[in-house]
Order: sequence, then structure tokens, then C-alpha cells
Amino acid sequence: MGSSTSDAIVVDTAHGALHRLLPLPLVVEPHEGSLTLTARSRIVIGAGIGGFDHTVNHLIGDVQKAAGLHLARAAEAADGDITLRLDGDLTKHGEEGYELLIGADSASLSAGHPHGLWNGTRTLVQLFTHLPGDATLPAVRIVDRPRYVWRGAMLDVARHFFSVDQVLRFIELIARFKINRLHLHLTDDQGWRIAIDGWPTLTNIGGSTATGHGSGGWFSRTDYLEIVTHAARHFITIVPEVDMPGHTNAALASVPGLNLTGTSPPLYTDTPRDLASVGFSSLHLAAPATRDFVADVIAQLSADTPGKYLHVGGDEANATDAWEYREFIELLQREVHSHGKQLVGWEEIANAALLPGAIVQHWLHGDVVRRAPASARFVMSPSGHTYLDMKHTPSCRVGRRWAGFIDVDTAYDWDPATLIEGITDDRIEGVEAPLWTEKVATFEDVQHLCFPRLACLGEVGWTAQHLRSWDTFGPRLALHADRLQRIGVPIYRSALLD
Ligand code: TNX
Repeated sequence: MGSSTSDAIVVDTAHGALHRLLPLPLVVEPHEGSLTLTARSRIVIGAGIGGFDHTVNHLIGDVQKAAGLHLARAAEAADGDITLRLDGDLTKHGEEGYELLIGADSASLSAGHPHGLWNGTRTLVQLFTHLPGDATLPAVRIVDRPRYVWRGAMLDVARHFFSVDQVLRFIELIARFKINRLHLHLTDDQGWRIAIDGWPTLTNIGGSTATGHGSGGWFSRTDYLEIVTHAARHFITIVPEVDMPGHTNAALASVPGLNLTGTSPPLYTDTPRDLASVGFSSLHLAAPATRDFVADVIAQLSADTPGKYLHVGGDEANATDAWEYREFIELLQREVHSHGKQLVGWEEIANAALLPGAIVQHWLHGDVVRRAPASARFVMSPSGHTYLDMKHTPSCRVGRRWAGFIDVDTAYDWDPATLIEGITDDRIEGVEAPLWTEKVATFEDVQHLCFPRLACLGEVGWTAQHLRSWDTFGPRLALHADRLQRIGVPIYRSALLD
């Protein structure tokens, strides 16, 4: 895009279109005037949209909430209407891109793919003032597409369990910022949270605990279906993680045959004090049940997950010999591939022989990441910028501090492409912010740690680097923090936003 557009962004921040958008689109051309919707305005459903009722229903519900108008559907456009069209150019917009035109008489949104149409509706809803009874939209032309395909949040439901209803709400909240991956950390030393057919003790025993005195819990296959379905309606892909071969005490405690001795260790409900004392548990290839267990878990999760990714963990396997670690990851890779899925793992999997398409999730050591083959793709979750379990400031009532304090400026002000030498945008799939929950026991605290920092991540992943600056982001974040507060999200209100 030309410099004139970025100039416009700098000089004209008072224009509603620029002030209200987060993440910032690629091209925003503010025009004079505005469109005022009325009770006669309708949503015109263009050809091909018929199958995407959920997007239309969401838009109708969101306009009702934002502007107090319940728009009807129509087939033919007239003045005052919003037209949705699926006739955009896929090569120009990509799957997620869209073009939105708001003039004094009408608005139109066009995309080449349903995901782009969804994203465009999210932008449209942000453009309202969200003041009671105000149904005006600023005149503007927006052409948009994301920097990265993977813009993720991770929720650790293993250390503390969060219910289906809480996960559904979490999905709704992250979708506001065009986050499109929800990575569920389903298993760890302190709990196993997904029922696997034929292995009832995994959840009956392994799901009964949490860190500290938490009561545990798990998702049935039906629960999981509800989660992936709700996510799909928000164009969010669920990335299920079963962490292996380390971080497996809950499984070892549930299934004696996963142990070399044939005897289970006790359940574990502590928090390792530091990074050196994590990774004490390990699966072993030579234990009698290991290979069947791995095959069954990966087969069921592959079948139940509509998305193409299977995350196998692989982090901090400090109790696994180096040779066995490599063999284990290679076994997991074969199983994942046998179900047509793409392998994802924490950066340590770069120590194994990865096949093309493997996704390596960076969190701590750039040098490990550089060991990955040239064909590997990367999701960047640098702990010093993205770890949502870190405190915002020293006085925060919840959170940890080993990766530093992460206030909203630190969560925003980094460039994924300049973190690790040799890992530039051509190799980067995207970015993700993980919430680990050893110290996070309530959903109130989940929201306090995630919002508004996940809005920062949303823009890091979406907006072209040359358009990003903390100076223009801060005011937009403050506006969206206000909106979150108004709908009852117990956010962290950073002093940087006042
Ligand atoms: C490191 S990040 C971990 C997690 C902990 C987290 C605590 C990673 C791949 N492993 O097991 O929960 O630190 O901040």
C-alpha cells in the first residue's frame, strides 16, 4: 500500500473509522459524512451468502446491541441497506480479507471467502459508537487482510479446569479481535481433561484433580463437539493439545500400563517452583500401554477436531532421554500424519526429525528453534511478550513473574519477524498468547489476565508492521477496554490507558 494511506492514519486519528478499529486494517480511507441506519435499513444477502446464516445472525444481533435496531433481511438493495456479497477476488483478498464501503446512502461488504465476510462484519460492528440509540457509521473505504494466518490464544484447562460455558464465552471474547485459533492445553501433570473412548480412568482418575485444591473436571466428547462447533461459528479453529512425553503425570497416575514398573505414581497437584523443577514425568515407549494409548488418543482427537492441527506438546521433557524424546516425537508425527493432520509442538520438537509442514511454537530459546529444518513453520509465543500468566505490573494481584512484567505496551510493541535471526515472515505462520493456569483458579482471573492483552496480540498478528505504533494503538485499546468493561468483562485496566 502507498504512503498516502499511512499518512492519513497518522494525521486523522480523530476520524471515527480510525479511532474505533482494532486490529487496524491494511487500508483505511476516511471519507466525508456518515451513514445513519434506520428502522427501515436491512441486511441484503447477496448470492452465495445463504449458507452462512451464522454470520448474518451474528451481525443482526450485534447491530441490535450496538445501535438498538433490529435489521431485517432482504434480497434486493435499497437506500439505507447494508449489502453482503461473496463475490470478492480470492487472490486479492485471500481467505480472510474483505472490502467494506460505507457511503452516505448505503454500505457494502464483499469478500472472496466466508471467513473474510465474517472478518468484515467484525469491522463493521466496531465502527458504531456503541452509544445508546446511535446508529451512524462513518463514511469510509476499508480494504483489509491479515499479516498472519495464525492468530491464537491458548487456554490451559489442565492446571485448572474451565467449563464448557466458560470456554464458549472465551471464544466470543477473543473473536472480537479477529483471533482465529484457540489452542486448548488439555492435559498436564495436574489433570487430564478430555474423555478418550476405551480409557475411562484417564478422566475418572486423571481428571479428578487440579493444581492446589481445585476440584478438577473434564470434557466429554459431546462437550468437545459443542466447543468446536461454537468456535467454527466464530471462524475459530480449535487446536487441541495433548502434551507428551513430559507433563504426563495425570495419565501415568490413571493408567498403570503407561509406567515401566506397571505401577502408577500418585496424582500430582503441586506447582513446580521454577523452570528447573518442571518436566519430572515422562511416558516411555517400552511401557506396555504406551503405543495403543498414543494411537487411540490421536485417532479420537483427529476425528473430533474439524481443524487440521494436532498439538502434541513436547515441552520440558526433562525426564525423557534425548534419544527417546526424538523417537517419541517421531512416533507422534507418524500418528498425526496417518490421520491427515498437521503436527504442532512446542519449540523443543525441533530436536526431532521434523517432516515438512511441522509447526514449531517458539516460547523461550531462539537457538532451539533455529535447529528446525528449513521446511518448518513457526508460531511465535515469546514468553516476554505473550505469556498471559505473567503479571502486568509488580502490584498485580494475580500472575507470575519469571518472564517479566507484561503491561499492554510490552504485549503490543514487538515484531515477530525480528525476534530470532533467520526466522522471518516467510517462515512464520503466526503468533499466539498462552494462558497457563497453575496460579489462575477462577474465570474472573482468566479474563483479568487475558483482556485487554489479547487485543494487543490480535493487532500484532493482523496488522502490517509498518502500520503499527504504540502511539496510535494506545487510544484505540483504551476505547476497546471501555467497551469490554461495559459488557461486564473484568479486564485489567492498565494505567497506560488513562
Ligand atoms: C512453561 S511454556 C511451560 C508451562 C508452564 C509455564 C508457566 C511451556 C511450553 N511450558 O508448562 O505452565 O511455563 O508460566
